[in-house]
Amino acid sequence: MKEKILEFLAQSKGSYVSGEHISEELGISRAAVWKHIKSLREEGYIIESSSRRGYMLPLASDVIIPSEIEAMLDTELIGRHIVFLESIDSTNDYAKKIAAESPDGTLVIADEQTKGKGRMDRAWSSKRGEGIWMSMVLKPRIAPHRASLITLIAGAAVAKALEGLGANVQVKWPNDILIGGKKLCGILTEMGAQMERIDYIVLGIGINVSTTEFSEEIKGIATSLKSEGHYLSRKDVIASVLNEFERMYTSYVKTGDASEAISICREKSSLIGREIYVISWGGKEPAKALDISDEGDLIVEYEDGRIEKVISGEVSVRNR
Ligand code: BTX
Repeated sequence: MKEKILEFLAQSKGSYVSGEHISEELGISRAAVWKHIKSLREEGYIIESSSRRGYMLPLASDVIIPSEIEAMLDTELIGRHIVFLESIDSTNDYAKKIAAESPDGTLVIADEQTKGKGRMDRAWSSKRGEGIWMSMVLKPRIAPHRASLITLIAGAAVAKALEGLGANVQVKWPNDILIGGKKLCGILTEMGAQMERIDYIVLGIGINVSTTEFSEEIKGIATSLKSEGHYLSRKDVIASVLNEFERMYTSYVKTGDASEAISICREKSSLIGREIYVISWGGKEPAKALDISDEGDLIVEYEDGRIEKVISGEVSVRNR
């Protein structure tokens, strides 16, 4: 019921809706309406009220309402089933738990993550209402070794979507999106698979939207759309990312063609032409990033002249 009230207010964003009207439309008492509004406020939603006119969600409020996102999608698969959670430990962990019984393309979005995850057990800061914390459940019929390209396709989709909304970003192979060298978005792909068959892929995307104060540990390396002067609503960014993603993802799954995504990652690469470190279990080795191959690998030249493909892993830029 709380969600219905929020949806109702979101439809009339910027104007008052009377408590009486809400109670009639939803078939609950005015006292119940007030109770739900109180609980929404406790969750952090800003809802203005006036004793004569009723309740109002301010025009600038950036709430996530699944039905509003669905209406903006031109996808067949992605986001056709949306699970919205106010708060969860990690949308990736939640998506993994529900993956077996969820339809292909299910989207899990949370307003807040209390234990957002990065790669290799690192933490991903995911404050309430300040970003997009979402995971897709995917069930592609492709061999498990082809799955790593899906991270790149997601990065390309985020970059293309943001460009369409006026924000120019760089893609840091294989899983970060940057503005001005600072991290705006991170992607975490996890997979459940047999030797020959993928059971599910959980593709997690975190995008900082309106954060202006980052914690001490990350304030030098992180940024948000708002900090970079882009005042975008979360629903516009989510819908645009999903629309871009589905086109490139479907083409890859059906035909093996990821050329559009690879070209975007090349054109917007923050690494190509730069001196980097390739980080592996054995330590870190200096190299120069030369290109991204048609298979999505990073091609590097080590200092002894060896030219190799880095298939997955981590790299950092030198001399920043
Ligand atoms: P990563 O391991 O490349 O990046 C994690 C590192 O990034 C951290 O160690 C920290 O230095 C920095 N960092 C932490 N939080 C932020 C932030 N909000 N903005 C910028 N930098 C930050 C990247 O991993 C993959 C992140 C995926 C996050 C999504 S959110 C939805 C889904 N659910 C989930 O638990 N994770 C994914």
